[in-house]
Amino acid sequence: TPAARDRLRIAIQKSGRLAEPARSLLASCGLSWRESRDRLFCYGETLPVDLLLVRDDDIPGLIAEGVCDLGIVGRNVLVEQDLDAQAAGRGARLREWRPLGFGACRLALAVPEGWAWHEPSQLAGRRIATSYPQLLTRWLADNCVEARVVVLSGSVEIAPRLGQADAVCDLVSSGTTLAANQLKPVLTLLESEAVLAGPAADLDDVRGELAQLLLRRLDGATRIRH
Ligand code: PRT
Ligand code: ZN
Repeated sequence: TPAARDRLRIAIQKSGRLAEPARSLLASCGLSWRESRDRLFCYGETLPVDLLLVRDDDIPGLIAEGVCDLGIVGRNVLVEQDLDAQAAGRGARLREWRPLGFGACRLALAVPEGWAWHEPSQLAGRRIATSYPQLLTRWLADNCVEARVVVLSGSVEIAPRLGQADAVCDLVSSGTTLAANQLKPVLTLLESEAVLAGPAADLDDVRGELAQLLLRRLDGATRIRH
């Protein structure tokens, strides 16, 4: 178990879609920071709440290992990594503490525009490109479809045009990227947004009290914005 600490540490995305909104949400909760020279660590000034600026994919692991207490990350990343941990026999270590109301998108299955889409069984024997193999594999199993999952870390939408896959399973917000690649969304596997992620159990010591204070302020701040 990690050593008791008297400061709360929150992991947020260093750069990317969730970086700025995550920071402004925390600032609207009355937090402010003094930035370190390397801009990876921000020392909390108004409250003992520090930020660690990292890649979004690292956030669930940092919380699970106890390096950080909380994190702001897309539900898509949290659920995918949680399924991955379960598949590796590590159990559910994290949970979603709060939905945060920004970074909305959905994990969708998309097929070539020319396909007449009726039902999941049409995917039998097909190759589906995705960066979310766990979520896709679970959906395929739930729907009794045997398809091949092609794992790509980026540029998933171009895979059908390159002949690497027949369909894709990727994040969609406006749908412009799918359309530009002559693909159409046919099913939603997961509705996503940015969430406050934390350990499955409550935090103890002074960090638990800081987390409760933060949650009260977050609930106030998100209520105002809705
Ligand atoms: O560097 P780092 O690893 O931290 O960042 P990243 O590149 O992995 O993540 P980033 O910043 O792209 O996304 C962070 C999170 O934002 C995601 O995990 C989602 O929770 C959320 N989000 C919201 C999105 C989108 N909307 C989105 N549109 N993530 C990705 N996209 C992609 C989409 O897949 C498509 O390729 O953006 C492209 C444009 O989307 P359309 O549908 O508007 O054309
Ligand atoms: Zn990432």
